[in-house]
Amino acid sequence: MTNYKSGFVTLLGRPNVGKSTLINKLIGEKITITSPVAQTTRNKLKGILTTKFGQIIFVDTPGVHKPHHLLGEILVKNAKSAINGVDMVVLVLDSSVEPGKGDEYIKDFLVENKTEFII
Ligand SMILES: Nc1nc2c(ncn2[C@@H]2O[C@H](COP(=O)(O)OP(=O)(O)OP(=O)(O)O)[C@@H](O)[C@H]2O)c(=O)[nH]1
Ligand SMILES: [Mg+2]
Repeated sequence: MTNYKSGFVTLLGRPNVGKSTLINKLIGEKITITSPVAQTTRNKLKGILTTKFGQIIFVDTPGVHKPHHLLGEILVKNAKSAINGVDMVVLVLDSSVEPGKGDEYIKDFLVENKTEFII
């Protein structure tokens, strides 16, 4: 089909800001686990949204935080690596609070890695 587009979109953000919830909402099915507890997502999970115009493959990621142990380090490393090879990165913020240092850190990380992103 002409003009049929497809691409990868990574959602990145601090823990517990609603990345997985947003992906589930966009896709219309609960494909990725959500919970009130931070650091729920532990892998780079993909969910595919198919429409007649195209296909978006959403990449869910663990929340980026300051790690205090090995598991945290691995989660953050996994999340950061998900900016590679995708068409777009979305920085997800919790709109109920002012953006903080953690959000700023992720923004700087994206700028440093010359990654175009939208908020
Ligand atoms: N009030 C409100 N709560 C939300 C919203 N989006 C998500 N939540 C709640 O916030 C909590 C965290 O949501 P998740 O989607 O698991 O957050 P996450 O960013 O994927 O978290 P990690 O995987 O741990 O990084 C859950 O209890 C959700 O129900 C929202 O738009 N409004
Ligand atoms: Mg999650």
